[in-house]
Amino acid sequence: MEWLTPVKPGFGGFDEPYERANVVFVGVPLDITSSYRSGYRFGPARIREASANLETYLMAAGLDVFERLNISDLGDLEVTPTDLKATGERILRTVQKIKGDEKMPVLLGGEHTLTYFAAQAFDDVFVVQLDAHRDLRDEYLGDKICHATVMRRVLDFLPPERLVQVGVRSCSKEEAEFAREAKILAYSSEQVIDDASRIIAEVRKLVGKARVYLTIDLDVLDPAFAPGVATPEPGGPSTVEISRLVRELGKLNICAFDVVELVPPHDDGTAAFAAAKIIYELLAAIASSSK
Ligand SMILES: [Mn+2]
Repeated sequence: MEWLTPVKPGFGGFDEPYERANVVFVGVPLDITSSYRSGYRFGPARIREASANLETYLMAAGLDVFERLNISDLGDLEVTPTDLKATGERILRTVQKIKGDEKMPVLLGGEHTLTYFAAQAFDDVFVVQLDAHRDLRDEYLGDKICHATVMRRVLDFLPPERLVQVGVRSCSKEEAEFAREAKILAYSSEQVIDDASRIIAEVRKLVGKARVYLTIDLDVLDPAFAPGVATPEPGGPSTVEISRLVRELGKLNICAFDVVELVPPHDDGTAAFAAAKIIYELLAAIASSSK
């Protein structure tokens, strides 16, 4: 995959060879369709930097992520700034290759648009989306494929009953009507804060043993906990509340996940560290359920 540029050290500061890995990180510095804040291209680097400055032993899980998982980092995917299609093709082919080698792909964004390309690598999958926004517009500013339409485009290949939206607190009237008609299962940020155990129980029952692609838009967090995102949306859960949720979601049959929408020029490091911490919590949950 000649479109990948190695980055050393990789996520967590470790460099397992690809051949031995069961979890494989790829940075996707996609920064093309922003309508407000941009600078997503610096996201993967800042998440890696934060990850190297956090403990890899997770107290809640009682395990060291790097002892339990072989984690490799293939570096950053080449983004062609004027060609979303070509870039998207690289994202899909990269995810297909990692999946084909029976490893779990983890994508560090970059803008949320990358999920549309990455999720296409999986059939019979549920997509669980942690996000303040529904991202269900059919088009935005004349664009069919962008950060504001990404989940609508995912529904071009995913049946609507296989999408679950968690933490949503903002959408247009058009999106609300579409979601109602398509009967998309969604939980608000207040439900995440007040009744996370019900969400977990219902999602677990819905997906069973099926494969889950988890997409984490960092703006699901309240801007107090993740100021450096592209479109901050007040009224969200805390890092603790999302960590609790992720520890449980990580016990599902996760086949891949992404963490997107960090915009480092607007971040003081808070969102980057939250991203790295949430990834560690998720990896610890995945490790503890795959023993
Ligand atoms: Mn989003």
